[in-house]
Amino acid sequence: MLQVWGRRSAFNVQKVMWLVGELGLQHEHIPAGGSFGIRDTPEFLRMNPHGRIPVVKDGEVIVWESHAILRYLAATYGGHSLWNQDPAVRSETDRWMDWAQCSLQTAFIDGVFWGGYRTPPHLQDVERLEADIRRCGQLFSVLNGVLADKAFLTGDTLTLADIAAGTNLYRYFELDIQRPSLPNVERWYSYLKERPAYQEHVMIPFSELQGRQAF
Ligand SMILES: N[C@@H](CCC(=O)N[C@@H](CS)C(=O)NCC(=O)O)C(=O)O
Repeated sequence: MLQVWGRRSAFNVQKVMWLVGELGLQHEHIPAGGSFGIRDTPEFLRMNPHGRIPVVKDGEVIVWESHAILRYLAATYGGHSLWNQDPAVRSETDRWMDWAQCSLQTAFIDGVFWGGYRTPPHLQDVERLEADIRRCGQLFSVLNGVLADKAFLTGDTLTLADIAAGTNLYRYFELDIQRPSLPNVERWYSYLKERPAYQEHVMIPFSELQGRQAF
């Protein structure tokens, strides 16, 4: 059976669990990271030499890096509507996935979420945090434009692009921060919130992470 390592409050684990839910995959979830530890054990490091979560094991196949896992699971378990087999169509999903990880997640999770929520107030770099909040506003405004004539990022149906980028939305809209007007992003978010797998795996209260820099 598919095994998934990683604590449920971890952003990169949530993407994978959301997809596992969308695909209805039987799996064993093994809490790891944070207060669960395990990441520095020799057994875990043999699976992922970087000692990070998520990691999945599927028979003899071990995959780490959340987006590599998304692609592996979609390709293996019939998620062709989520990650199209046509190279040109697939490349649109890939573009948004790469952008979500390199730009959006960097500004929001590494910048705003870590720099603000996960850093105790007396240690925060306020100028930098404000710049990251502004940067997120710019990036979400681009998404707002893209979503003007679409229900999901690449069209009428959910793809891995929505999973990679949409995992940010719950935290982005829960945090008490300045946001520009984003009606199309909010409509997209309302569609994601209707999905049981999003509710179960992404809409997870995160107060245990406040001011916590240890992991
Ligand atoms: N680029 C990697 C990042 C992996 C990563 O940094 N994971 C975090 C959780 S989101 C982690 O392992 N944190 C340590 C911990 O939770 O103990 C991915 O996308 O999988």
